Amino acid sequence: MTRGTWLAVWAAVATAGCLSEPAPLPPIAPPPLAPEAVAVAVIQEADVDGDGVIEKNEFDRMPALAEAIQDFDQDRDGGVSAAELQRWLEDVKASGLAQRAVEGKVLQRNKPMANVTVKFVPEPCMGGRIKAAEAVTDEGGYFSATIPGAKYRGVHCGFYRIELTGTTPDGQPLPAHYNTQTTLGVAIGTQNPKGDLTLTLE
Ligand SMILES: [Ca+2]
Ligand SMILES: [Ca+2]
Repeated sequence: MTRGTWLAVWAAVATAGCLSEPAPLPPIAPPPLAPEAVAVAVIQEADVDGDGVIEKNEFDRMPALAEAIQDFDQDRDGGVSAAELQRWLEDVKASGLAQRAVEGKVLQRNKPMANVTVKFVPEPCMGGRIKAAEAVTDEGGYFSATIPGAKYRGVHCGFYRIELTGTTPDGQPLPAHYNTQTTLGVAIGTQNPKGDLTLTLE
């Protein structure tokens, strides 16, 4: 092989090396969160006694807040105010995070539940600014949520109800308090949920 041929081979390998490098992924835009409007809407939806704060006995109106209370309740008075909600949402918006991976498992009496559809339904307070996401559990009860039609896995940040549909090991459909009248919810933010989401059914 002549020196010229070697150079040609080297150039071809170098070019192939460049071509085989993965192209950078195109950025995806975060949803247009409106922190102040959402905070006001949460208070309107869930503050039953009208004192301007969501207390523990009002979390059933907004179950997304219950699991993450320590992250919202910055003054540690046991309740969540509009200002605290707005601050949390401003932090999420400032992060520029478009979607966040949300993975976990569904268990019933510590046994994995397969073929359960897990739906993340945005709370009305989000004002239609974020999209629903969903997943189906595998044999091990694991799921990884996606927005139907989205290019990448993951869920928009915001407040959701979680609806579970499927059948129990003895062939019964999951009861209404897991779907049409669900009491499950989650706040998805830059730090929430922490780790995997484990949904434990009775
Ligand atoms: Ca209240
Ligand atoms: Ca508080």
